[in-house]
Amino acid sequence: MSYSEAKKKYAALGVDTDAAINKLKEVPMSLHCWQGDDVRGFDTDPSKPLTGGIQTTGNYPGRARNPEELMMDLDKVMSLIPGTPKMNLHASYAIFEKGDWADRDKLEPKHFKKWVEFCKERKLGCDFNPTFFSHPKCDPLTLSSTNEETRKFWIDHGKASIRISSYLAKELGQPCIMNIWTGDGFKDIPADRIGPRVRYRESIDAILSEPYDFKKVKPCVESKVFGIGVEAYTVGSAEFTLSYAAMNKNKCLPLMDNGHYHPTEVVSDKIPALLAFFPEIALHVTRPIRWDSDHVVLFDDEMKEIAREIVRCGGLDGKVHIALDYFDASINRISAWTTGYRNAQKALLFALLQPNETLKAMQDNGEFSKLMVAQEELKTMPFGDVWNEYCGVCGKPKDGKWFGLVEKYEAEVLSKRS
Ligand code: RNT
Ligand code: ZN
Repeated sequence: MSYSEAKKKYAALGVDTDAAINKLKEVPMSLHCWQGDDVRGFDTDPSKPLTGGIQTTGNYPGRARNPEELMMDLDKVMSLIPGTPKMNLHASYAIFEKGDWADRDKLEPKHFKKWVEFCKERKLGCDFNPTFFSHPKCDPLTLSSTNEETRKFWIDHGKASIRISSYLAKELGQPCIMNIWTGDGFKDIPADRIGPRVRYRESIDAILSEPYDFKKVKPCVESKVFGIGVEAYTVGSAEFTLSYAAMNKNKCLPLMDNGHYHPTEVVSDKIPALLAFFPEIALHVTRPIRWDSDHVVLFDDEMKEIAREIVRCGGLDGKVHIALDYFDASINRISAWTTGYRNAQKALLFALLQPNETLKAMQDNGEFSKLMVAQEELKTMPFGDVWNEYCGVCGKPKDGKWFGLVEKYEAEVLSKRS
């Protein structure tokens, strides 16, 4: 009843709510595995701290301690989120059989076979990330190190990651977005800013010399402004990665993480700027608070604006690859994962329900008073009814109906983990 009324109200503005629902439910959006275990992975000592300038804070009980627990938690999350999730793995989540441990430069597709089975059973695609942090070979630099042995180790890790990404794409029949991010940088004022950048550029060139089909494996370069312990200088700055991607358009894509810019910069505005030059881009959707704090994504103004730009630029037709990237260890992790995924979906649905052509015509005709009024009035449209309909169409719980299931899972499963 409330949906049919909402549908009529949107139709009066020229917006087809059914079309919006049908569109969104087919668009893959990546679900990051690392919210479930505070970015620890399975290939190194889990008691060692995270490195690379990122940090999880909090010690809420129930962290996944092994692949079985992580997969079980992912299943719980996927039962609560609408849309088409795609897995997003880090190399550090390799699953080793007994005696089969391999260092990151020696990783092989077989170390991700269990994940392929997991994805196949659930009809999921899978994205991939080489892991250039939390490892003894970070000196602390990786791809920009002056030490040739260190640099070779990490280049070999990058190449191994390309081979694994090709395997994931082939097995799962969906492209694999492979993101290169390192925390390389310095705490204090460097004496040489170009040396590390030239080495970084050469290292990425070496990684991308590994053969791959660019239609199936899409390497990305992610920039950053600063991290904890690397406050003064980041090798892979915005200008560095954007220039790299622009110079290597037939080999890789630029990736923007909305936590990786100065606080008054917004990624929403950068999306159309990049799409004026790149046919495809990738995003990490997160919520920064004062810095790259990786808080749970909310249905807030910037999330809505990012979603609006994705939709208005035709990004849902494969031009913009959307992945979540946050990690909060201070609250129930299933709830954190679910809240963020649902909110990113909410923002995309909200964006699909804007009369974009009409608004654009107002701008083009110089009718800015009318445009302001129209944009403001859209904020109080009965969006919640369409959102609940979307959840129902996807066979997933509506708002108000899922948190109790998380509490039950916490009581029955998470609270039993030490
Ligand atoms: C770190 C980057 C990076 C990581 C993940 C784990 O600042 O955002 O993308 O968060 O790869
Ligand atoms: Zn990121």
